[in-house]
Amino acid sequence: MSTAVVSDPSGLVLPQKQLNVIRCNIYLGFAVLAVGVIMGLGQALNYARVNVVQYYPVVKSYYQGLTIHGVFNALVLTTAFANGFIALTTARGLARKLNDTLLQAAFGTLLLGALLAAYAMFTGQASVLYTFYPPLEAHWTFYLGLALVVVSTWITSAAQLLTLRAWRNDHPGERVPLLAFMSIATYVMWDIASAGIAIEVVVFLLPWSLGLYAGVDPMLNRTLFWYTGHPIVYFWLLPIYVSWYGMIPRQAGGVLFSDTLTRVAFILFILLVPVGFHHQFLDPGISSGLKFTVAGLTFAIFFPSLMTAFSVMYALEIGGRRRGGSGRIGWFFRIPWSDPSVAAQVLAMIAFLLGGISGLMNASYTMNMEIHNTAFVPGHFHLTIGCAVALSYVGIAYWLIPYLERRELWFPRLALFQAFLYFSGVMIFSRGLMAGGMEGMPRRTDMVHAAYGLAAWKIPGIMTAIGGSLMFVSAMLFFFILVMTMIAGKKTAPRDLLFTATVQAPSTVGWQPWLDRFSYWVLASVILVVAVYGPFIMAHFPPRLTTAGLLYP
Ligand code: HAS
Ligand code: CU
Repeated sequence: MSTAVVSDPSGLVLPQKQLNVIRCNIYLGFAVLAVGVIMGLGQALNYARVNVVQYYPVVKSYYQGLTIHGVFNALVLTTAFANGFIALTTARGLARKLNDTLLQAAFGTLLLGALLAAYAMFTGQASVLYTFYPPLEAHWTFYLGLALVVVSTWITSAAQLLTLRAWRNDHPGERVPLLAFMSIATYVMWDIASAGIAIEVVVFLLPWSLGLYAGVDPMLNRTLFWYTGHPIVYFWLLPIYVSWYGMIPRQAGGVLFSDTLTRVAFILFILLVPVGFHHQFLDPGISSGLKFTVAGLTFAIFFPSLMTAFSVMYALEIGGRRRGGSGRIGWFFRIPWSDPSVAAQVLAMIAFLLGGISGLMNASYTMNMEIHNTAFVPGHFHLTIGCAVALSYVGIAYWLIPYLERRELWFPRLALFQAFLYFSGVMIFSRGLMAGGMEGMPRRTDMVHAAYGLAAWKIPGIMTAIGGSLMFVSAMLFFFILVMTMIAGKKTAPRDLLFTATVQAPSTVGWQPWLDRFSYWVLASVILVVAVYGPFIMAHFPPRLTTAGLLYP
């Protein structure tokens, strides 16, 4: 016997109005991604000292292109995808639609925010990269735009929580269905984590860019940024975990081993928010005791991902064995590799094994001194956000777009090829960046115009360019397949999502029902945040708003 991870498991079709707003989010995300990857090609070739950015319309510098790349891909795409996809999984998990007006407001806010930020970036008034470290200064529309992007996630979160409350009223004593639990936990974590960036932008950078303050406090702002800047990577990752736990076991013919272990993994992400200082190991003005503590917490946040690796791998193994795989590794080859949705996501998981290991290397203090600000770091994050997350978006899109459009996927074999091509590209690309980074090849540097360079950067630079070009071609193929699916895919009837089952139903007695009380985990998380950040913030109070801005065209 097994138990579905949703309320009302039999063939539910969500109202069209709800699906439409979800669809708007997903398409907005992929539209900005298309622009972002065009910029990405310029960055990859830059490492081989090939200048294609000069031929780009509008974009005048490497740094302007890099800002558009980072903001569109890492901030706007991820938010749009999460707002759309997680609204869908929450609604399906609870078998109850979310408030349409709130979802529409969230989409409108996100769209407006993206347009404002795009205006500043494309007019060359915000070449401050996606981390926008002050005293680099951007036009106020950039900061307002990013603030609205964050507000859109809060509105989505409010819509989730209202629906959860209504569901609980109708289902007293029942456990929150796992698909909804994971989806809501993702946004609860983010609600706590996003406070740093919100304060940085609304209290400091926006008024400063409007001329209300004479200067900024770079140290304080960098810290507020990284308070959010680490957990934001889990805001990108957890929607993917929702798919890996909540859908992939079923798609692969398997079943999820433990409901409880899954909930505990998501709760650990809520608890361990304050680890952002591991991006500031080399910043002055932060005590080594604090850095040491945060290194320890960073190793702790490794565990929920290790738990995920175990659970998801086991689910895949069950699927592979049910499909006739035997022996230690025979099951692996019996996973439905011909299904592009599954193949893309399993390839994404394999990339994440490497991305996770390189994350642990970054987190190790002495190793960080070796790789900080080198190309090793983008090598790491193109395995994580650039492959584990991005290739999972691709895999999800291969069922989500057909589901939303009520059509079949166009040319699945081409889609399969596309996924393998992307994976191969990232492997070459990240290998190049990491090898170069170990030799001191810098990140975020206009190599075409740099008056220096080492012989040891040459082959890594060429690998980066080749890998990046393969990723670009594959991404274009992806957009082509999506467009063809929308116009030429065979029509189908409305259908339900594919969702996983767990081996056992969640317990309704004993300690386990307490896992569903988000408020306790939020409280514990906030206490940890105050313990880690409180002394630092107190020491930096009042802020020293004295550093003048730097404008880069
Ligand atoms: Fe990171 C820098 C540490 C995860 C993204 N990271 C970055 C930056 C980005 C980023 C964008 O400690 C650059 C920021 C900037 O611009 O400066 N990162 C970590 C650690 C983890 C980690 C410890 N990062 C991510 C994820 C990201 C991401 C996820 C995006 C989505 N990262 C760092 C550190 C830095 C950093 C330092 C600062 C570097 C510096 O100095 O600037 C961990 O969360 C990783 C845990 C992951 C695992 C892997 C689990 C594997 C799974 C797949 C299982 C496979 C299966 C397949 C089932 C433990 C779940 C079966 C297949 C078979 C083969 C059988
Ligand atoms: Cu981090």
